[in-house]
Amino acid sequence: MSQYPQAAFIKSANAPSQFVPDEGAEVAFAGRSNAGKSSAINVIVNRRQFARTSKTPGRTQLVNFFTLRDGARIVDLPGYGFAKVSGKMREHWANLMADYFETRASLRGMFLIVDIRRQLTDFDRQMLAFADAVGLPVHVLLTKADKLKRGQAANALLEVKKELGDNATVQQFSALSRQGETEAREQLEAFLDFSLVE
Ligand SMILES: Nc1nc2c(ncn2[C@@H]2O[C@H](COP(=O)(O)OP(=O)(O)OP(=O)(O)O)[C@@H](O)[C@H]2O)c(=O)[nH]1
Ligand SMILES: [Mg+2]
Repeated sequence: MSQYPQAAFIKSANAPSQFVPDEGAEVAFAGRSNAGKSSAINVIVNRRQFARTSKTPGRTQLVNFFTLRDGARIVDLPGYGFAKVSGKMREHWANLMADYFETRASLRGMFLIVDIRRQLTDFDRQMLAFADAVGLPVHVLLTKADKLKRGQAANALLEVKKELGDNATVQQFSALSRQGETEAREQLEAFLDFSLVE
């Protein structure tokens, strides 16, 4: 049973004018193409193919808004670092992301999805910089942890922790084994709760 019985897809946006009204609270899921953003959302919401997943990198090219319950949303951001997109598409992506992060008052936190085998890339660092610029808290999901032996995964976690320092929290995650599911959901709820303080 889903922890979010009211969860539903709202809409996809390709321009700021199409974003859903900037009310309530939302958490954005960002990460490289194919890192596992949509899969992580499906595990956290506990619904199969809720956010669409794909073996083809670059599947999610739009900003996808989902409601969790009244006043709480998650946003599946378009993946980055996909080699086959044109310079024009890349520029469109950068402008869309800059608009999103700079204008979204309801944004409470970012989940940065990173393939545990790849560690942080320059694109991830760019997302961390976007978040830092607007004082947004970041939680990193080192996903596909099922692909590494336990010791290797622990080392990867330490490496990323060392690089992030106090700038973000980080955990292991797997959409396949559902490792880290509860911790991720608790962090999501903690971010969404910020809105209740105001
Ligand atoms: N083994 C394993 N595979 C995973 C995991 N998470 C995602 N995958 C696979 O990785 C591929 C990409 O997953 P998606 O969730 O579609 O990735 P995404 O980040 O949403 O990709 P884009 O929307 O293209 O940016 C799919 O084939 C998934 O089945 C995981 O934790 N373990
Ligand atoms: Mg996706």
